[in-house]
Amino acid sequence: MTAERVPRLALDIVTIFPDYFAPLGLSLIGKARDAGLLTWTVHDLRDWTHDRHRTVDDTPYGGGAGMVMKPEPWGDALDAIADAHPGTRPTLVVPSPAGEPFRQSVAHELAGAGRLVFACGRYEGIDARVVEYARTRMDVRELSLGDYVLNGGEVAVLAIVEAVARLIPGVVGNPDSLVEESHAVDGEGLLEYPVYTKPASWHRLDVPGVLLSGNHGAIAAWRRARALERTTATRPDLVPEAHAPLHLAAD
Ligand code: JAH
Repeated sequence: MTAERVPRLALDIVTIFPDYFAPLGLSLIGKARDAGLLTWTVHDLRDWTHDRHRTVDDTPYGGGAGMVMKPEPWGDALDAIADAHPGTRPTLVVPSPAGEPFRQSVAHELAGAGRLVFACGRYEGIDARVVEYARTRMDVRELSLGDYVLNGGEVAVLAIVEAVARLIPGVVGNPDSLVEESHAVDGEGLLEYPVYTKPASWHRLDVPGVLLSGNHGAIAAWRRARALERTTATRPDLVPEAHAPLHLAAD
């Protein structure tokens, strides 16, 4: 008899565009599903509408441009998903330009949560009462990928799912690559140093000689210097205190 694997991560995704999530079946994430490491279900929000036009939006109270996602289909969808897994408290992820920044530390938290529900908004967003209502039975994380506006949450959900799924043991083949990256963006580290492969000379551009030297100490020092240089130039906010340029004490 074959032992049934219990997936480390179970995802429910609610959207008016289920086709956006077909790519999840590809590549590493699809293989991880085949291996039983994670599982997901994509739900069409319109399955929880009751009018013949399957309406999910309405005009905003207070006026203004655009449309707002009406609360009833969302409430019924979230109820159905929560009721399907009694005795668990899932985490509801809602991508929004107004959310907290999504970063690697958040990806680790979500990977540990076990059950994630993703709510993909469209138009000007979802009626704010939906998140309030959801908090009665789910932990809610409103997350922003960065300071720009998309047409909806779907693309953000794809990014978040990929960042989270690859942290599940076995999803990424070589766990060393996870460790290396954690130095880059997990908060205590620097951006990646530049990387090179063969040929050693290409279009008259040469790979830095130190990388061909076999001197592992010199290579490590070179990489650290390049990482610090790069981070200082493009992401000074990530430069650790100990490496930051010294400021003169005020007298
Ligand atoms: C836009 C619902 N931070 C990226 C991001 C995430 C979500 C949205 N936009 C940008 C969005 C419209 C409706 C979500």
